[in-house]
Amino acid sequence: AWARNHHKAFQTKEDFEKEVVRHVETTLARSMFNCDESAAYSATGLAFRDRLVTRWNQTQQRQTFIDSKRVYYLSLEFLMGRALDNAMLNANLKDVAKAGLDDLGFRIEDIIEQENDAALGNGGLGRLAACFLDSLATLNYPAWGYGLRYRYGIFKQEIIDGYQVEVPDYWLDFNPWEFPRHDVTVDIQFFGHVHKMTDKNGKPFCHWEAGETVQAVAYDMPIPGYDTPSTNNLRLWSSKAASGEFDFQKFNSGDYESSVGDQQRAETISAVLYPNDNLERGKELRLKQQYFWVAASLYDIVRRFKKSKRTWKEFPDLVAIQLNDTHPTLAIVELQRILVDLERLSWDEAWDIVTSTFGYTNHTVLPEALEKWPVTLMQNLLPRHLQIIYDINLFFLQAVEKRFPQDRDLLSRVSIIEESQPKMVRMAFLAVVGSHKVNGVAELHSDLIKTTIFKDFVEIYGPDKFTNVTNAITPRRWLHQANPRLSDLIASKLGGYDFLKDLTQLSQLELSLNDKAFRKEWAEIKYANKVRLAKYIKATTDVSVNPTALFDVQVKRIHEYKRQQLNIFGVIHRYLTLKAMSPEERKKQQPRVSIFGGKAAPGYWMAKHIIHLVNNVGSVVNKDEDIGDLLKVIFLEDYNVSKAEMIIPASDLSEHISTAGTEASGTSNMKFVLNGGLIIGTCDGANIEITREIGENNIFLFGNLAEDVEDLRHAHTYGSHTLDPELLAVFSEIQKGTFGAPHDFEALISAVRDHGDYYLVSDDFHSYIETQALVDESYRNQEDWVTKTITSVARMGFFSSDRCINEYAEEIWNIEPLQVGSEF
Ligand code: 26Q
Repeated sequence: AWARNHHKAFQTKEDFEKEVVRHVETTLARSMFNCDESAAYSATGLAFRDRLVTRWNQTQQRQTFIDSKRVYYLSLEFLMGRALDNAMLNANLKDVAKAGLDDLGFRIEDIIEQENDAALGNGGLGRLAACFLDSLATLNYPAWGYGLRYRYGIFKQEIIDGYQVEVPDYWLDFNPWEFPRHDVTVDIQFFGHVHKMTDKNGKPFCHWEAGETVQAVAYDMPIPGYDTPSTNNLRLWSSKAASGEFDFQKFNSGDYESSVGDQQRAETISAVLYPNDNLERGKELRLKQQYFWVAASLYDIVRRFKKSKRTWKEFPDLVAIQLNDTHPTLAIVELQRILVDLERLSWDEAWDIVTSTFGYTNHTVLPEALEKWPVTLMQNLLPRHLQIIYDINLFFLQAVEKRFPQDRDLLSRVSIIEESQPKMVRMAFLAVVGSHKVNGVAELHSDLIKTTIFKDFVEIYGPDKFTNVTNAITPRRWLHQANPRLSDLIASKLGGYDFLKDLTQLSQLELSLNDKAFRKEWAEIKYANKVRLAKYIKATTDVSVNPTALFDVQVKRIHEYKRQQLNIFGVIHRYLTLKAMSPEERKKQQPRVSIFGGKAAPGYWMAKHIIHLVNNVGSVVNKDEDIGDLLKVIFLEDYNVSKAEMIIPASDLSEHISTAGTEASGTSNMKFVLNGGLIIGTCDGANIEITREIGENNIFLFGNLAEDVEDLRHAHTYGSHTLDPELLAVFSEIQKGTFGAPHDFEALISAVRDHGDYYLVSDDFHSYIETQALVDESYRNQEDWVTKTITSVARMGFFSSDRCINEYAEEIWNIEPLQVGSEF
């Protein structure tokens, strides 16, 4: 009854207002007379959080009572963005809140804007985890996310004089969405020694006497599903000093400073998200983060399992653990350690349980992104784990040798230990050996891993261990929330919002292709979204852009393989072409706004040079009176999830132009198409499957294919390498100083000209320019363009993360949905 009353309290705007007022006056201890937008946000968040909590508890109780199999998604990154808008929409109460806030004198958009993004991730991998949590809850799967509660999320980016400057993202000062669980703690050990012991039955076992203990404290975030009471849990661990005797001794003996030092050292573990995307850096603190999080999560999972009173053999019947990249690979070793050292199972029994429990998702084939840790570092930090890794490797290599006798080369190729100087632990190999399924994230990528990095493992295990689950996105955030008018228009055609839970229903939109009123409204929505972005551009960069121009957008992490340099070289080429034209000729050209956004890893110099060049090109082009509206170049500062929600719906064309074979999937490509934008892209990652779904007439593909990349690179290095003449013209313009001191951009040029053009910028340049000309031509025919965008949206059903999660559930996790009672 209590739950019911509580729920009812949120059906009307009057009751909602009462709750807001109550929270302002009691929870926040403020008066409604000086309730500013920040307080209104806090109170609104708390009101929605209250109604989430009931469903959250019910969901958890039901899962525990039924003893259903749960999936645990281990990810060092959850790029959640804002929670309030999502909570309102998933509960179908945004209209109620809007009316209520209006009564109280606030605009709902302003209130939503108050929230800090939860930016606990770098890019694609972290946002994928967030989309998966949304689908898991919406589809009623019993699922938990486990991650780290970073005090600082991904840095905020400022652009000063054209350069990126990093500012810390302290996001936690008021966060109504998290619940500290000071009673849910785990002591995590590091360093120390391993002792061989014998138990009372005379059996030998290992005892790890650790040298440092840090405490993990759980913080929980409710994850609401869309149009369902199911509310899952995201558990993030925060580190603090363990309250051991050691500290007290120091404290009492007057060593106050060093006791505070211990405190700070402990808190450092969860202090900051590493800002590298697709680059591995072997820092000890990163390894400490990984083990801290993995050990706390596994302790928690095992503790929950033990309450079920099942035998260990049944562990994989109740628990599936998915590893988001190799970052949590130590979980494999930790579970083996728990089972063998602490629970005293035999090695083989334990290993059976371990491998049946884990699945591993690979997100990259880039060699520089494959995680490796020095054996010496591992030995020092986690001595017992290193022993177990050596044993896992020994048994694995013995099995390989049995099947492939006398192939010493194979053994050294697949060994988990790389016999280099210094020796390294290859985390991806450990993840493959310790999991029952390995998946890539798009078809091309899943094929590539089978023929490159994991080729030998396909020989050893057979092909069935390797599978594909093509990435996808949640249509709730990336259509309904980001583009409400488009969602409403689609709903009006499809007879309601069911398509948000079954995205294949979008196909019915093709029936409306010739509906004039519908097409008009479709085009108007795009235009309105562009007007909004134009206003934002004016407010943040002081550049006026014409919303009727073609908006060409590339927003993603800055990386050489993603080839923002190709884009900006293309922009310079366009500029030079326009400059060379007569005024009459210019009048016939298609106006364009080239919009860039994205963060560079702080230590990634090449990426920072790209940002600098984009900004410098912008400051020259944007004030060139010959050019006017024909070309504007914009760099949007601090690209993040909430900005993506504004930018993506405003794009006519977006760029997904990675060197073929380098972008595992990409997921923003799907977001752009779902919002009625077209793509210019290479035959890479999910672009290929997007093309398969929407049809090749609706996408602008260009460039060399993945299968040709190796030969081209070889030719650059060993054959004759002639650069594209139009690209050379771009280079000479840069070198003339047109865009600032040429020295600043020499590295970008010489990467192409002198260092083998690893990313094939020159090889693809002509094809890129030609295809951009085709885009201009297509855009001129607005009717055809609108037809292409409607057709594309209609065919995007495949890219809902609900489809993706169902595939994981069936093929990897073997779990079933669990409907929470509809009594509330
Ligand atoms: C590793 C070791 C040490 C420090 C940092 C890292 C690290 C951190 C983040 C390595 C990689 C990442 C992120 C990778 C990533 O975002 N990959 C992207 O994953 C998406 C979801 O599958 C794909 O769509 C993209 O193609 C892929 O680049």
